[in-house]
Amino acid sequence: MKTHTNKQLQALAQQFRIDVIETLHSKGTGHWGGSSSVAEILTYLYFKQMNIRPEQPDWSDRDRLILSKGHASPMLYRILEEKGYLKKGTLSSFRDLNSSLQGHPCMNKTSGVEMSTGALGHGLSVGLGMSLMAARNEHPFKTFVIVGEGCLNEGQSWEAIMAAGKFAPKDLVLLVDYNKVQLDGHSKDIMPLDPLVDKFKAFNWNVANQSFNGHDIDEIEKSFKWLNTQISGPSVIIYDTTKGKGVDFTEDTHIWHGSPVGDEHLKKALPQLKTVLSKWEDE
Ligand SMILES: Cc1ncc(C[n+]2csc(CCOP(=O)(O)OP(=O)(O)O)c2C)c(N)n1
Repeated sequence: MKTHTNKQLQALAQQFRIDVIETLHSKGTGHWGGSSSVAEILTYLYFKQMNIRPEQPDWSDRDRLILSKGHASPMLYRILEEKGYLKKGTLSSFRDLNSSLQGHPCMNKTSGVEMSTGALGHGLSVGLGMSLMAARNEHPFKTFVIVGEGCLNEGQSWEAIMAAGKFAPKDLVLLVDYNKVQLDGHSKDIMPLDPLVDKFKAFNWNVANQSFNGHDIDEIEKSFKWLNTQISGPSVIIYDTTKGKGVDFTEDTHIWHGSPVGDEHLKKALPQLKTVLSKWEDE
């Protein structure tokens, strides 16, 4: 795997944001907010952390990633394209009729997608099953599951959290994209989750006492250093993130959860995103 510096990864994630917002604009569709929120987390996983072989997507020892917040599919697809799971340009068929890139990830249609998601709350149960299979059959792979608050508002997630606390698979890692905004409002008004760290501790999970900035690759790396000190499992990392990150009028609001990106929006957004990209490229 080509090695990237953390600054290069910051630039890559920012470029993915630009590609995603342009795609959403050209297809007249949305899910910018949650895609932008998870950009650095996904970039770090795919470009620095996961043991995968895009040319052999069914390799049995590959690390698994389940994007349980499946509405952020545009960012996942952009990264799968960059990694070579998808042919260059596939993203331009996003949400077309019969396209391999449906609005929510489909494991039967898209190479690199481990689990079909979109109905919130299922991903962790499936990830737990995968990690238990790995432990039982002595496969060395890790299973990463990414959730937002929407998944954690589902009872099924807490059943999985409880069961994972009991069976303690070492290589199950839950990553929380904690942007505190959902589809139609702020999480504190919909269904507050705090004190989240204490809740995970009570369910016998490893959880760091500090939070990590999910838009700062150095911080994400720090969170993985913490993860590597854990001798048993399961483990959860909570990332402070911003929904709609990188564009002033889309940050920290539910409006840009699913709204389509129009001409005026793109015109205002692109210069902001490109300024930050240049900053990372110049460093
Ligand atoms: C079971 C289920 N209920 C409701 C929805 C509708 N829905 C889609 S996204 C969403 C909120 C997602 O919020 P969050 O997980 O915080 O996403 P993020 O802000 O990280 O993108 C909801 C309620 C759904 N997809 N599945």
